[in-house]
Amino acid sequence: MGHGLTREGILSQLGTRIIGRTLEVHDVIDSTNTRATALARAGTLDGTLVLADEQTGGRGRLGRRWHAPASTSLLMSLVLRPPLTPMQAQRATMICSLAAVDAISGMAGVEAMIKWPNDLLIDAKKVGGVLTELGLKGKKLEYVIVGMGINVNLDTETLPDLMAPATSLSTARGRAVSRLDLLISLLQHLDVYYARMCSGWSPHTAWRRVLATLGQSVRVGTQGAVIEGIAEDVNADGALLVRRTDGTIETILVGDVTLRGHALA
Ligand code: BT5
Repeated sequence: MGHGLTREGILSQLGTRIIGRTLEVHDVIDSTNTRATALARAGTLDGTLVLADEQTGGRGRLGRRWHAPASTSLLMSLVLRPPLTPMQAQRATMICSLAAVDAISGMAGVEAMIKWPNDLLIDAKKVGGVLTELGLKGKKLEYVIVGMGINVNLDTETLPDLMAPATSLSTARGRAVSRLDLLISLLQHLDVYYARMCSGWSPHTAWRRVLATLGQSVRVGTQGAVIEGIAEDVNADGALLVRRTDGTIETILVGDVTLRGHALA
């Protein structure tokens, strides 16, 4: 491929134990999450990575679209088979977000945070998103697909119909960023987090530390209702705890958060 991300180039630098050892790189694909799910169902190894330069049907949550012109972004999905229960599966999302934050924050002058549950932010603008899909066998977790899209060298002004302000790494940094370097760093961080998580470590505390959401006045759209209050905390499974004005606490497993802008003193 002519866009700098090749299987050989990646594998020659990777040095990970599990993450990305099995690797597919596509020029164009519908969605890396769809491909990773097919591979997972066919029994592919733990840590399998599907990468694409361009997606024709990139997906967000709840049927939304992920926009990324060719060669501008990191578009990837991982097949993970962690020893977790379905309730704990959010931990897989947490470590992928953490690895992305580490890789981005490792670049001079850029600091990334996480907006609950799955946005990557720089300067309160969305620079990436994570889409997790679970494969269950009976009551057991068979696999987790974690898809990530990160705006690398992209003018986000060109993207259509965004729900929230967006940015890219090149915008934040003021110059182009190597997708290969970012990818390698992300996968190496993830490999370490993944090994720890598989031996029982919970990423909850580390993830909580980089959450931009806590202490903020929030409005959370869930499938049933809109909940307003203060984002007090996240529990070990990743659910958001919101304190309403009447003092009651709502535990929210999935939803879309709007930060209302003023942190508590
Ligand atoms: C997400 O969904 O943020 C998860 C996005 C995951 C995309 C990756 S790419 C590789 C893998 N394969 C896939 O098919 N998907 C994953 P959600 O929270 O629902 O946010 C979606 C919303 O973000 C859209 O409705 C837009 O408003 C906005 N959006 C779309 N593209 C964007 C971009 N490039 N940058 C910032 N915001 C964007």
